[in-house]
Amino acid sequence: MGIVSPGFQGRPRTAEPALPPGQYLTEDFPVLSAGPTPRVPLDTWEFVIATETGTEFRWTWDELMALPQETPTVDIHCVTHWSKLGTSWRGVSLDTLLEGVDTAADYAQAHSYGGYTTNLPLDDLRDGQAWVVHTYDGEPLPGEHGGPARLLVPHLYFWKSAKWVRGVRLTVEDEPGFWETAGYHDYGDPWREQRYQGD
Ligand SMILES: Nc1nc2c(c(=O)[nH]1)N[C@H]1C(S)=C(S)[C@@H](COP(=O)(O)O)O[C@H]1N2
Ligand SMILES: [Mo]
Repeated sequence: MGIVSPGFQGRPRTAEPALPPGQYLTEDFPVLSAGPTPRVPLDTWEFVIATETGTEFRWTWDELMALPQETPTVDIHCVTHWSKLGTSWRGVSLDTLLEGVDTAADYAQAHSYGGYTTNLPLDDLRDGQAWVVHTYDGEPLPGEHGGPARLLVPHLYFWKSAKWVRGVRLTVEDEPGFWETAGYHDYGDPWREQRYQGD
């Protein structure tokens, strides 16, 4: 009798997904919220990009929906070690929203209804890496997962994907957000396992 690892029985090794270090796979969709779920009526919802000079670009819900929509299918990685593969979303690319936004800023701080914040380099919002999504798996994004709309930045740990997103402030200096101020890594690359400051 040979040695058989139960997890790989009957499955070719090539079918095993590549997970970032320290992550395990989950099929369900855990909810992680630092506070209560804010209720945001669509008729007052807005998304605002504010530049370092104070210029603001605003979209109402209807205006967001009228923009070109994309349907990214991506893997997501939470710093609490779960990863979920092949999640499908629909929303507007940050490339679309940043079109025509004239800025010299190198950083962005996303902010949410309810007060959550998270920071990242502005370049990480560009080039098909980030979206404002309103649909998950073909259904309106549930409130507990950030509906009506959340940021989706799947190449960074999922805490960077601000739920109930309200806007992004473009800043010249890096300004740590909620978890970054609490000791989590400033950048948060799951493939380099940047969980905490100093990683
Ligand atoms: N506004 C807001 N966004 C947030 C959070 C939060 O507490 N508030 N938690 C973050 C964390 S730590 C994770 S892992 C994901 C969880 O998203 P989910 O609840 O849809 O799984 O949202 C991120 N975005
Ligand atoms: Mo998280």
